[in-house]
Amino acid sequence: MSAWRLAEAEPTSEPAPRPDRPRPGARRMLVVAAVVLLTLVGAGGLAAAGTGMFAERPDGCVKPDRSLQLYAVELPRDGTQIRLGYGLTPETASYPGPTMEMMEGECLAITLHNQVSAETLTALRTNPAHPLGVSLHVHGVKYTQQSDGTVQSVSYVPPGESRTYTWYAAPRNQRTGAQGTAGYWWYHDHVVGGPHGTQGLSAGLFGGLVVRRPGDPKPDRTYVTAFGDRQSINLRRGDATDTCDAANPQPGPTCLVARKGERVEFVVIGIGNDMHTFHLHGHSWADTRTGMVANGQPFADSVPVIDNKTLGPGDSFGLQVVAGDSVGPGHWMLHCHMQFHSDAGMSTMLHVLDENGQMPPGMDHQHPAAAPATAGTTAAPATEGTAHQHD
Ligand SMILES: [Cu+2]
Repeated sequence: MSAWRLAEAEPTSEPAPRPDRPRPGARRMLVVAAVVLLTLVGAGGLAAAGTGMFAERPDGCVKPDRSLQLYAVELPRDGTQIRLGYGLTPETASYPGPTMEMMEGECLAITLHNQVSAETLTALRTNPAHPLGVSLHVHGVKYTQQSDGTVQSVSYVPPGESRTYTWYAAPRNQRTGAQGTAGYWWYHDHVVGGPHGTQGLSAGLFGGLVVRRPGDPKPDRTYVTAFGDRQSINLRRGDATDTCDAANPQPGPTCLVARKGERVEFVVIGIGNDMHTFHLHGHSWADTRTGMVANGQPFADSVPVIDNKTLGPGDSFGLQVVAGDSVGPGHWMLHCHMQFHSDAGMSTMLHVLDENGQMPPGMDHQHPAAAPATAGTTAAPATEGTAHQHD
C-alpha cells in the first residue's frame, strides 16, 4: 500500500465554515496527517499485499465455483534451452500448458504449485536481486491484485510453495455497460527471470484460456498455437512442430489432428516480440469473437470471412472451423504468412482424417526442407534438412 489517493475535485469556492465542522485549514492538516500515516503504513505495505491488504476476489465472485491444481515443473531441455511447463499434474506438464475453459459468470480458483527448483530459477534470472518464483498471470478475465501474478504485487510462488489465484469470468452487464469476458485469452508466468516473466514465457510457461458465453457453439477439439520468437510455433520449428505418428496420432501441442466434420477450435496467441500471421490452408472463418456468424444475425454480411489473421505480441484470438468442410481429408498447412518466418520453419499441419479416423490412401505428404527443429537459444540460420515422406 502507498499514499496513492484520488482527491475529490476541490470546490471552486470554499463554502463558509460552519461551527460544527473543521475549518478548511484544519481540514488540510487532517489530510496531510492522513497521508503521512498512510505513507508510514506503506513502508510495510508491500509485504502485506499478499496477506489481505487487497481484496482476494473480484466483485461478483462471491466464492469459487470450481477449483483446480496447477503445477509448474521443469521439463527436459530442448538442446541447452531450459524448458518449463504448467500441468494439471506434474507428469502432464507441457508447453503450452493445459487449455483452461470457463463459462461467463464462473469463478475459478487455481492453486499453483511451484516445483521448479531454485537452482533452475537462478539460472534463468537476469538480475541477482530478482526474487525466485513462478506465477500465474491471466489475460481477459477479472482478478484482483492478489491474483495478478507479479513481483510488484507479491503474488508469485517461491520454489516449493503454492498459492491460489482467483479468476472471474465476469458476464456482460447491461446496467453498468461491462462487456463481459467471453473470448480467447491466455495465461502465463510474469516473474521468472525478471519483472515481466520474459524468461518464464520463453521457457514454456504459457497456455490458452477460452471463456464461453451460454449458447456458444462447443468444439470437438481445441488446439493452442502460440506464435513466438525465432519463428516458433509452441516454441518449436520445422519438423519439431509436428510429431504426429501417422499410425497412431495422439492429439497434442505437436499433433494437430481431427476427423472430417469435427468442429476444431484454435486458440492463437502471440508471445515474444515479433508480429506474425495465422494462416490455415483449405479453411476459412468469420472475423468474429467465435469465428462464426449465422445468417440472419445483424451485421452478418458486414463481417469479413478470412483465412489469415495478424497477431501481435500479447494478442490472442480464437476461431472454429469445420475440419475438411467441402475440401475433405488431407494435410492442411497451418503457418505464419510472413514468408521469412514460414521459410524458417514456422509452419505445421492440421491433419484432417476421414470420418472413420483414417487418412485416405494417396494423401501422403512431403515436408518442405526442414529448418532447425527447435527454437533454442541461438537463432541459427535455416539449415538444409532432409525432406522425408511418411509411409
Ligand atoms: Cu511469423
